[in-house]
Amino acid sequence: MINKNLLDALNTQIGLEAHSSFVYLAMASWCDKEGLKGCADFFYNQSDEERVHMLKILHYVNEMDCHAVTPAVPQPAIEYKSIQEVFKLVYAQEQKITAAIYDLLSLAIETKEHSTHNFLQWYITEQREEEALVRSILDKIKLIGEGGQSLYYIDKEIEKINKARMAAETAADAADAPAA
Ligand code: OFO
Repeated sequence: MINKNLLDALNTQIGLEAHSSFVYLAMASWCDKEGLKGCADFFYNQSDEERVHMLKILHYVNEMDCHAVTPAVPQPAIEYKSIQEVFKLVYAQEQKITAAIYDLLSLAIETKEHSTHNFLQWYITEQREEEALVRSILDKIKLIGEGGQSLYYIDKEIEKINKARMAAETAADAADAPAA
């Protein structure tokens, strides 16, 4: 079992991860509409990842003999001024999630919930990596600038990131596969 305060906070986090998934889905759809294929693929993938983050907590809560609650998800923004604005919003979203994970971890430590403390370590690493990735994208966008052809080059850069991530995932799957 998990103490009531921490359980409530974990259920809130399920809602935050679900919201992130929908925020990124809305961004993917907007990028698709704008013809930014590389960015759209990036956000469809991010949206799927956030759903996995949500499910991980949901399964953990139930495994701990508690009840994980399916959240109500607020409507995300569906229109954006520019791709630069989109990535700035992503960074703010990830910082918000990092702060929420830190609060959860502090609560787990205060209430001596060692299992949850251990469970949350994966999220700490994930958030550090996600924030670093988005910062690197924002740096690239700044270098490319806002001129007429910048959208084309930004989209190409994001496509490269998608390919690198796919290659890393394939390599990780191969490493996990049992030897023949
Ligand atoms: Fe699950 O929020 Fe970041 O990745």
